Amino acid sequence: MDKFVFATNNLHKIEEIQQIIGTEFEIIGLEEIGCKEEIPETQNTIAGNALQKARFIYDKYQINCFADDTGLEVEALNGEPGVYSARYAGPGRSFEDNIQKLLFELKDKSNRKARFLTVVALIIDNKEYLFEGIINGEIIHDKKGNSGFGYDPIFKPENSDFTFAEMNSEEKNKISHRGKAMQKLIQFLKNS
Ligand code: ITT
Repeated sequence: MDKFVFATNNLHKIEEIQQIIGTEFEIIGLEEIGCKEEIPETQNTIAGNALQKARFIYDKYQINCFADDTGLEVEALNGEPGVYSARYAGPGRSFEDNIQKLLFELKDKSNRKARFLTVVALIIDNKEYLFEGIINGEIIHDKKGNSGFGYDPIFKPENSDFTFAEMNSEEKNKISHRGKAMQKLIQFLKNS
């Protein structure tokens, strides 16, 4: 069975991706290869960061791997927080701090349109491949639901009555940015 390291420090992402990928491929976590460092993400685009995270692991451990970088882009805020989604309220701040900052920035805005963008970077035998997933939706005024992570309680995908945090991970994965990007990656692996 093909094995890939998933280059992430985010345990929520590992849970989601394990469920998407099923049993056809084996996912190895960073601790299994003895990587305890924070992986740098210093690029100013989502694709740049995804590639930087995967490259860091590939160059150091010479093992096939992939990384995901995700941003929430809000139309009325000119695409912010975007590539800064993890540290929108400042370095080391919590998901809750980031949500409160976003709700504050949007409090007088009637345009609540937003989208999640994920780029997954895959490196196999030193070759790089990128897969993108997008979900459009809106930022609601108050948090709803307890599942998921990050901005899930305030993001309602289009054509849905529920936020991502009101869905179980199977429901979220079916339509989400990360789910779509990972489906493309899985198709690629199956065809190659
Ligand atoms: P790694 O870089 O270690 O993978 P991270 O948490 O830093 O983990 P990202 O830079 O890709 O991940 O994500 C930026 C932030 O965007 C993340 O901290 C969350 O707040 C938010 N985010 C990412 N995916 C999300 C999702 O599916 N639902 C809600 N928020 C999400």
